[in-house]
Amino acid sequence: MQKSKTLSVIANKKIDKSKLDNASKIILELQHELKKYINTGHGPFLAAIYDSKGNLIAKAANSVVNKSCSHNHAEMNAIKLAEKKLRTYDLSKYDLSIYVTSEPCMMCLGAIIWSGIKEVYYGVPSKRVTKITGFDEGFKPDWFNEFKKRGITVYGQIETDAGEQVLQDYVTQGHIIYKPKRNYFAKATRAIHK
Ligand code: AZG
Ligand code: ZN
Repeated sequence: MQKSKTLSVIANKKIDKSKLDNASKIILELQHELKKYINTGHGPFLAAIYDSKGNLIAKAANSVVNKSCSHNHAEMNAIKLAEKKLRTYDLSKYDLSIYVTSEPCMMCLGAIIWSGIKEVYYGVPSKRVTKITGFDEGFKPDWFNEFKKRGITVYGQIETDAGEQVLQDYVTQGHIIYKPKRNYFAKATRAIHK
């Protein structure tokens, strides 16, 4: 793989060095652990939810292919586990943070908002995920600001080199890049030939 430029951390709030150091440690561990999940048939994304005291509440990998479910993204699975464990549909009272190996897709951004999670930390940005793997991450206009408006802190592009390497290995090893088949040009083509 041609080495791409190392990215710097971005955030929707002033960066707190101790939170960032903690997030770097957790995301590096997740990237390392993700390789084992990939070897057991999971997709190349892993998410973990922690409380403010550093207790792990839930951890889950993407299981779209091995569980045949299009919405089994790592974040969705982790949120579902946390809500089951804490027996609630509203996590806001628990002051939780989600750590993800890559930027959440458009579906998971919605799930994070509606779960009541307070902080989001992620590794590889969607643009790089799509460039490396071909996964469609959706469209997410101004989401840092939208999260800020809702009081949700976001830190992104944490330890991206390690994350990009895991995604590249997933592609090189020939794992599935799932995508619904779409006929993007059908309408336009019909219009042209009318
Ligand atoms: C994905 N992106 C993230 N962040 N997590 C998943 O589980 C995904 N699946 N496809 N794109
Ligand atoms: Zn997602």
